[in-house]
Amino acid sequence: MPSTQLTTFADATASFSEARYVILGVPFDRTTSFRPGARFGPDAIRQQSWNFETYNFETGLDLSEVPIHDLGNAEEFGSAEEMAKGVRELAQPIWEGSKFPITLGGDHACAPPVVEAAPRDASLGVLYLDAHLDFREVYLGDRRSHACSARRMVERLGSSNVVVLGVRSMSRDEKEDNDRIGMRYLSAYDIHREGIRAATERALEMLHTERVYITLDIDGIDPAYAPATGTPEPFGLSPLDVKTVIDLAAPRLAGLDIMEVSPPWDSGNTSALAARLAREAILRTELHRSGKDVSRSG
Ligand SMILES: [Mn+2]
Repeated sequence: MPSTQLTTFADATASFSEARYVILGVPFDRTTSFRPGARFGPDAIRQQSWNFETYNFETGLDLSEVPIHDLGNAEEFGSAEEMAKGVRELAQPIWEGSKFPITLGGDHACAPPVVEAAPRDASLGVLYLDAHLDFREVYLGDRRSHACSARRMVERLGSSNVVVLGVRSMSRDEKEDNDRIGMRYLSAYDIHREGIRAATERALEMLHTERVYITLDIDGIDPAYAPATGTPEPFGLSPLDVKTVIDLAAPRLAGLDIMEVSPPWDSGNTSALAARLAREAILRTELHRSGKDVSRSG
């Protein structure tokens, strides 16, 4: 059973059965490779979520009227393999209930089990926002390391169903493995050159799945905006870039996770950004669901 936490995510007042959106915290950062702290991410993001208005003028929606449930945090886990098993068990009922999972990490190792918990016939493609390619077969003896997360998703979904956005760091081995395996990526430089809108549209066209899942490693965003993360990497995306990705993906969006927010390095701005992006994902998905999304023709 998930344990209790300091507070729930703002406006998460619905029961699990009523909810269309379900928040799950995974306070696990045992595979962090540089500076630790992401285990404190879920509660910091929840706290910051109370900063925002329930009403959103852009969509005309009020989050207090959207059925959101907060499952709380997963228990503590020993190994990453154990964590993966536990997260699959927690995420499975969310997918089975046709609800929209919003998982708050934790290090990026916490993301693949959410995707693995989706039914095989879910027709799910992944937009993988990250500074790093995360394409190692194994890292420091652990196949479940956060440095292997894109590789694990490709194993589950196939190389054509994962597209990485904002990458600007990879090892030679990762580059060579991926040249062979063929996961597609648009680097931070490609996106800067092409513009986020065109790049996102191109990435969405690459995914031939009915539905799209976004996994956001907060380090995909530039450390100027999101300094509180385990492995900060210059030349990143802007917060508005990520909002644009969410807006454009919304008609197909099936779930989201936000990983690697590391509160010990935060003055509150990184977790506030994460909370706001989670709220944007709910608002945009809900707007599309309500049939009022006219932004695509604008
Ligand atoms: Mn990552």
